[in-house]
Amino acid sequence: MLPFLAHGHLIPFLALARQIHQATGFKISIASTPLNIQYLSSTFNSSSDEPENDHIHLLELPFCSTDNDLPPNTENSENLSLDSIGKLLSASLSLRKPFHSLVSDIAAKQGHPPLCIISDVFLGWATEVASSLGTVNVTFATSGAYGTLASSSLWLNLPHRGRSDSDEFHLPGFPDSCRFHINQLHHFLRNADGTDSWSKFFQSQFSLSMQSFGWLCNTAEEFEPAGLEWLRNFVKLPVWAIGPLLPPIVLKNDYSSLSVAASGISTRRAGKKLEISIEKCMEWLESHSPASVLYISFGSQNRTSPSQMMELAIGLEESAKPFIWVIRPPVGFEPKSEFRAEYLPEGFEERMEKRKQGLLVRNWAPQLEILSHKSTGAFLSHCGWNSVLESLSQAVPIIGWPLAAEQAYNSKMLVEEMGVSVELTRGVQGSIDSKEVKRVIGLVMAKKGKGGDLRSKAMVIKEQLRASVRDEGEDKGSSVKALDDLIKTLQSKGQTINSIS
Ligand SMILES: *[C@@H]1O[C@H](CO)[C@@H](O)[C@H](O)[C@H]1NC(C)=O
Ligand SMILES: *[C@@H]1O[C@H](CO)[C@@H](O)[C@H](O)[C@H]1NC(C)=O
Ligand SMILES: *[C@@H]1O[C@H](CO)[C@@H](O)[C@H](O)[C@H]1NC(C)=O
Ligand SMILES: CC(=O)N[C@H]1CO[C@H](CO)[C@@H](O)[C@@H]1O
Repeated sequence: MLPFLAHGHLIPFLALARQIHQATGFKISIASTPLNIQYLSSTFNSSSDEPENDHIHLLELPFCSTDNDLPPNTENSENLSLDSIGKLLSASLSLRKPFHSLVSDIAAKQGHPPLCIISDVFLGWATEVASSLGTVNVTFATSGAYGTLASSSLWLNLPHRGRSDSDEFHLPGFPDSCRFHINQLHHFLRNADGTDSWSKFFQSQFSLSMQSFGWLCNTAEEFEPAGLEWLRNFVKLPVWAIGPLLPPIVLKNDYSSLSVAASGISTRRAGKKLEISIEKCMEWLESHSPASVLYISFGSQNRTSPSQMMELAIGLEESAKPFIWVIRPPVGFEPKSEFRAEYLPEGFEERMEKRKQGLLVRNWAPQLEILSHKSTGAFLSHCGWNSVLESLSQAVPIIGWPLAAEQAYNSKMLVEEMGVSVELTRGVQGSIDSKEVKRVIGLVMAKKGKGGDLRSKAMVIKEQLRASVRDEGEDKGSSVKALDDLIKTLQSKGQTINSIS
């Protein structure tokens, strides 16, 4: 397996490796740069006898960030501004040679090539490496079907500026009635014309990925029926919906938030150090009534502007709703620097603590534990795909504030196709004032009306997600069947290749 160099991609790749190993006993290798390998291995629990630790091999690809015009020790999108992510994209092309030698070495040692190579949709060149080494090339899109289709089609159908008289336009691959708005595109995409480095990268990687044997998508048939149908028509390839790739414990019907908390799953999934104990979060949640708390996090990649942060804080305070807010310094300040009280209204943190209205968590929170707690009633999210799946698997409706990547398309789908979200604003430039914050929070957290409607739709989706991964004897969910089908297909394809060679 070859994931792209970002946490949002590494996490579902590792989850997929575990799932394939559990279903088949196959030996799986994940190749990445040294720091990303170190990160992946930190999510392994060395003290446990989980069998996958022995069967999932983490293999290093040599990589030097400074040779690629990146800061020292930067091998992942996490510490990069959007502007430098362009450099990371180009740098990922340098992995081709070491990846080729790594797979040839494996093939030489085993006497045959691996059964297949599963590579990230952003690393389309790996499909050529796979076919040159006589193995099957499979593409994995770690996002949902709708978001993946929107990203692919947007890059492959440039330019978007001046596409139509209004700011709304039709995007190939989507039905006519589904309009995209120019402000759903980040500025690289808005200004792209096919000659800039971003366009060149994505056009060639998506085109190569579209010449692979088939795609895997981190979604489920019953969850994204339309998105999957449109994606299949667009790529003209088989697409196996094998998601949601979430830790099994949060997909069980008999889970309880306390067993999730005891499993320490968030820290292991994300490989992050928490600055607040899980117990303290749980205790705080226990002291509030069911579905009353708003959880707020913008993911690891991006942040809001200083003025947006201020308006959000004022609106939250005025809403009088309890909340847990994962805070990081706003855009314009060092992401890893100390969070300063002046980013927020005067005395905000003390007032929130005293009234038991708000808990501010620095940098990183035990997200799965919080979302699975009964007191959590809504999630104000950047709509990164992993967060979307984590929230909906717990029937928690969403307030969308997409910031980058394919988040705006995810947010659009959650509002238009699923009815489980209300969008508050978009991007770092998006306008937002405290009155609107208060209004939207009130709307979504209400037991009746729109809030009740969102909650009951989220409940249906939770059941769909759980049904798709059910695996009890004959009773197999759609995603379990899709994975079985993929394996069977690969095995028969592998036999054909071996008998030809
Ligand atoms: C690691 O696994 C052991 C044994 O299964 C368990 O007791 C421990 O809590 C786990 N640690 C983490 C951080 O998950
Ligand atoms: C991000 O930066 C921190 C320190 O600033 C460092 O410890 C960490 O390894 C970096 N992460 C990646 C993925 O490069
Ligand atoms: C992927 O493999 C197929 C054979 O299954 C081959 O026809 C195709 O050219 C390969 N794709 C690339 C980009 O090499
Ligand atoms: C830290 C970080 O990645 N910030 C970026 C967030 O996104 C905006 C554009 O949407 C960029 O300008 C920031 O650099």
